Amino acid sequence: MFKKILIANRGEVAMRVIFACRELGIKTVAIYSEADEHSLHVRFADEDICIGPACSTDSYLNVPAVISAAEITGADAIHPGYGFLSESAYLAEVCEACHIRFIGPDPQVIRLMGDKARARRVMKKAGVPVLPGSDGPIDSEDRALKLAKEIGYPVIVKATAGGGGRGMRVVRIAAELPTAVKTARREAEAAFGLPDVYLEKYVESPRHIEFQILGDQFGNLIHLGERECSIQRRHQKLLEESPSRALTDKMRRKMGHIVIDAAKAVQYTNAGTFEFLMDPRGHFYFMEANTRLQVEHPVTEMVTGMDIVKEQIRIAAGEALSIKQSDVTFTGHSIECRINAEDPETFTPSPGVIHVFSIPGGPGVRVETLAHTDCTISPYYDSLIAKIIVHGRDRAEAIARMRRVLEMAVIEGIKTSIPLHLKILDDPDFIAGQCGTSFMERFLARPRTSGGRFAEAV
Ligand code: MV4
Repeated sequence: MFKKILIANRGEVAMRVIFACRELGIKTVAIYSEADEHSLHVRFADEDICIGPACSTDSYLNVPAVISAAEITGADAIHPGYGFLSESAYLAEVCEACHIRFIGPDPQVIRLMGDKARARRVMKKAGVPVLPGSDGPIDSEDRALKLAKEIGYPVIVKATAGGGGRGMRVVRIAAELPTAVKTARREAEAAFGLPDVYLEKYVESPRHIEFQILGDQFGNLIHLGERECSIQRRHQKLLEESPSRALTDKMRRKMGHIVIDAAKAVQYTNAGTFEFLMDPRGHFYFMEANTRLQVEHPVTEMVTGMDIVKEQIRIAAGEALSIKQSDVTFTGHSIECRINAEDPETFTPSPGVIHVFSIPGGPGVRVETLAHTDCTISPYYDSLIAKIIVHGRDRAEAIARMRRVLEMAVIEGIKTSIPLHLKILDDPDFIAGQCGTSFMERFLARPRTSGGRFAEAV
């Protein structure tokens, strides 16, 4: 087992990795930027080392700085968390060259999944359902027009280096395709330094459903069920839950088999997430695979009782998975709300000093946060300040529990998304579980009364 792990991240995920390491008896190293000197992850790590200025390109995204910190402190592994360098095949390769274990899949697998057109091709070959589309990047306008006609409009143009919603264009008629391809290519080039785009049939108001998997170095692979992440705004998830209301046990088993076969096909190791679109008829299509721990991993932990971060560490250290598929059980229902430091009406960031921070606990409540009374929320990083995760015997209990926690949470000094979450939890469509990815658009467009409830719900 590792003796010392360097955590190449900040915020609540750095704390999450520290929790796992402490329980496993592994020493931790925090890296931090000049803006994070007084943060919790620095306080609770066994060692800490400043790696640069506040701007993340010069600190948390700086591979030489991260590797130097690991070498100076004698860390034998790096956990990248999520965001920042978590899906950098380059960091994983440099780790290999420096004999530092990267806690994640092999660099080749990270690179493969980073190329969305290639991942699509490989998954299709492995028997995973994909939407009709191009088998690689589009190389000519004529070919694109011909293919789109075959597929049928609407189609979507996506950047091969994209993901998470960047560099996409929906096209509804042939006349719009050439311009859409040109714009998407220009955007992709600017955002990722790679102009390649591919084509796919467009699904209207799909659900976003993703499966969590774990694989060890002996070829054992298990899935931990799904998470429904359809409540998002501009590709930022706001609320996630497990299980999804849209899946039956039979569908879950079938999808589980498909996901395991897909992961086997690429010899997947460590934790991963396979994202699917579900169309209104209940058909699933592979969208992309994330080769990292995800923000919403706690909802899976709550319903399965697994500790995904500990499993990641054990797997990276060469141990076998602690359980087999038949030992995986799903109990009750879990919901996560992402609490952001932002104006709940305008969605503009709200950095500043939190004077009072108090979130109640109680049965079935888990809070993961970088915040505490008198902490400063920096404008340099993303606005996620806390994740509140609840578990209930069923969905109704989980909703009531989340509402209770949010109503009793006291965060003073900055604005947060808590009022928005409370409104979502009161929405009749949300309560009925009838919400695809177009939920937030409809939700935000609806007129509201001064009391904050929807006009039609009052
Ligand atoms: C799609 C789609 C409809 N049809 N692909 C958005 C994020 C990126 N991972 C892919 N995305 C989408 N791909 C096809 N063929 C709709 C989306 C999409 C979406 C997906 C999941 C959650 C929220 C979304 C919001 C808008 C669009």
